[in-house]
Amino acid sequence: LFTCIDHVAYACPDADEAVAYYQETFGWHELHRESNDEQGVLEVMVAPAGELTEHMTQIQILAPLRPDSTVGKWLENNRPGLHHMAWRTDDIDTVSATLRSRGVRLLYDEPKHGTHNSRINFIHPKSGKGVLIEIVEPAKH
Ligand code: V0V
Ligand code: CO
Repeated sequence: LFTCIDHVAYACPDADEAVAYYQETFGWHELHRESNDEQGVLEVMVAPAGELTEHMTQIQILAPLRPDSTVGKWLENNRPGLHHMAWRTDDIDTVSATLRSRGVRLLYDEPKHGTHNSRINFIHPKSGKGVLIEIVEPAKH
């Protein structure tokens, strides 16, 4: 069903501050940044190398665009920390149908717009053994 862990997401109030820390202290590289209005987040992808290789896992640094967004509300209840992980697939429609047939609760009826023109959905934490899991089908370039 899945090919690799696409990203692990860290949520905090100030993405720029966290990205600078990753760059200056850990030597990570910023590869992409995007404001996703529908999700209410600024997301910045950082990677251990300056270019992505096929199955490289990125870290997605998230900050809320508005206090009433999902990440804004999450930060009211949690300290900055790990928010979700994302599993990559080539075919989110087939994966979604398969998981639904196995009783897994997905958040959206249809995939939504994600990073870099990907299509995304989420497995509810109740179906993820306490972890919020994103499913991501990257755009074909
Ligand atoms: C909430 N819960 C979590 C959680 N957030 N568990 C693990 N990880 C998280 N991040 C648990 C919480 O402890 C509660 O458990 C239960 O879920 C309900 O929590 P709540 O505070 O009432 O929150 P809800 O139900 O209002 O919202 C939770 C969901 C929400 C998962 C539905 O966060 C959501 O819609 N997430 C999907 C969208 C999203 O996260 N977007 C930001 C990233 P108990 O106490 O009941 O046991 S966007 C992104 O990643 C992009 C664009 C990308 O990668 O391309
Ligand atoms: Co994500």
